Order: sequence, then C-alpha cells, then structure tokens
Amino acid sequence: MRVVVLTGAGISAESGVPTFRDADGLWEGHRVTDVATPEAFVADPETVHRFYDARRAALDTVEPNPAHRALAELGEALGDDLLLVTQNIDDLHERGGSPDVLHMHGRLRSALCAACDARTPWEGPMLDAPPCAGCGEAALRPDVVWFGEVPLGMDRIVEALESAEVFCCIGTSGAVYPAAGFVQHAAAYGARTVELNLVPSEGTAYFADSRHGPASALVPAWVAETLAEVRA
Ligand code: BJW
Repeated sequence: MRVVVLTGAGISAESGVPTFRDADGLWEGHRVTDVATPEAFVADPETVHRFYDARRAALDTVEPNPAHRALAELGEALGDDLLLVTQNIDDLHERGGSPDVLHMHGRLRSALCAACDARTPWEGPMLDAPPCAGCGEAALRPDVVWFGEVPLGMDRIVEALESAEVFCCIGTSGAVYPAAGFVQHAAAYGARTVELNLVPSEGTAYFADSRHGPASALVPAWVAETLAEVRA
C-alpha cells in the first residue's frame, strides 16, 4: 500500500511545541507568522534570529509523543511505500524513529547560507553566527521556508501524491499552501483521504474521512488500522 502522510504543528503540540494558529498565536507580541517572512528578516534580522534561536533551544526540552512513534512503526512496515512529509521544522519525527522525513518547510537544526546556498548542521544560537564556512560571507539564516519561498522537495511530493493509495493529513490547519492543496491533488489521482486533527481543519470538507481528537490517540489507532489492512 502506497501512503503519503503530511504532518503539521498539531502532531508536536502534545510534546510541548506551540502551534502557529492556536491560542493567542503570539511570540513577544508578534504574530508568529509575521516573524516567519523574508521581509521580517530583512527589516529586523535580530528579532527573527531570536525567534528561531528560542525555538531551536526549546527542542532540547521536548520529546516525541505516541503519534510520532506510531508513524515510525508505519514506516518500518511500509518501507519505501511511505512518504512522510512534515511542515514542521522540529526533529521529533526523527527522534521518534522515522529516519527519512521530508521537511518541506526546512529544519531548525540547519543553517542556510543566503550567499552560496550551502547548508550546515546547526546547534545553538545563529544570532552573531560566524561567516559561512564555505564562502566566507556573513549570510547565514535559518534553513526554513518563509512565505513567498518555494517549499522543499516538491517534485518528490507531487510524484508520491499522484501514486498514493492513501493520503493522511495530521495536525495541520489547512491554512498554508501548497500543503493545504495536497488533499485535493491526491484525491484527484484516486487516493483515499483521511484527516486526523483536534478540530475540523479549513480543508476538512475535502477529506473522505475526518476524525477529530488529539493526535496522540488518533494516530496510533489509525496506524494500527492501516497495518491490519496491509497485513490482511
Ligand atoms: C492538533 C493538536 C493535537 C492542535 N492533535 N491536532 C493566497 C491563496 C493561496 C495561497 C497563497 C495566497 N497568498 C499567498 C499564498 C501562498 C502562501 C500561503 O499559503 N499563504 C497563506 C497564508 C494563504 N504560501 C507560500 O508562500 C509557500 N510558498 C509557495 O506557495 O511557493 C510557491 C510554490 C509552491 C509550490 C511549488 C512552486 C512554487 C511557503 C509557505 C511557507 C510557510 N512557512 C511557515 C513558517 C516557516 C517554518 C517555521 O517557522 O516553523 O511554516 S508558516 C507556518 O505555517 C509554518 C507551518 O509549517 C505552516 C503550517 O502551519 P500548521 O502546521 O498547519 O500549524 P497551525 O498552527 O496552523 O495548525 C495546527 C493544527 O493542529 C490546528 O488545526 C489545530 O487544531 C491542530 N492541533 N493540537 C491534533 N494535539
């Protein structure tokens, strides 16, 4: 069975990682989505670095939850027939046991050189970072995809959506494209679609099956159901 799973901030919420659009959606008085733009970085790089530096530091205080671990179990069973795509820049899928995760909006523990496009594994703060080790320019930025930038791995994602038998979307509001459009794309190519979210997302009407509740309960149950079908 070929499966594409798309995860968003909701899968990490029970691990203690704040989502973007729940509660007040604020960080130091800024809307978090306003800090996550190239315009904000040009206008005020220090504030944007502090935002990502704080989130990178917080990774040390959180752990994967049963939803991350259940998807790792699914990956072990399906191998290359599972494409796990996440919009999240945390590393909880990897720490939950999924080695091959497509981070379409980038990763906190990586730096991108805006001058030469080199990527470097990154721990600790990026504010006052040394110049890029490759080209020597002082142009390191968080390796994340901001509004107006092109998400990563789109060719691989589109190919997988077009051959998927099942598309499952977990913990995302359906407010941000192109990820929000994956359900219609997969359905148009014949995939069965399922949403697992705390509440109905903005795209809930596009899913054949929508289940509402915490990811830590819904995801292990859905994985068990899917594995039973695979093994039948
Ligand atoms: C739980 C739970 C629990 C809670 N259990 N569930 C007009 C129309 C259409 C599109 C556009 C438009 N104007 C501009 C655009 C394009 C734009 C866009 O979508 N804008 C919208 C605002 C309309 N998109 C872009 O610019 C993208 N690029 C692009 O389109 O390039 C063109 C192109 C595409 C493809 C090929 C070629 C060219 C780039 C988007 C980049 C998004 N970046 C961010 C920040 C960077 C990363 C970071 O800092 O972390 O990514 S924004 C932010 O939103 C972040 C997230 O990954 C993303 C999605 O958020 P997510 O994960 O859905 O979180 P929430 O908080 O919104 O939702 C959480 C959900 O979980 C909720 O539903 C809760 O209920 C649920 N939940 N607890 C289960 N315990």
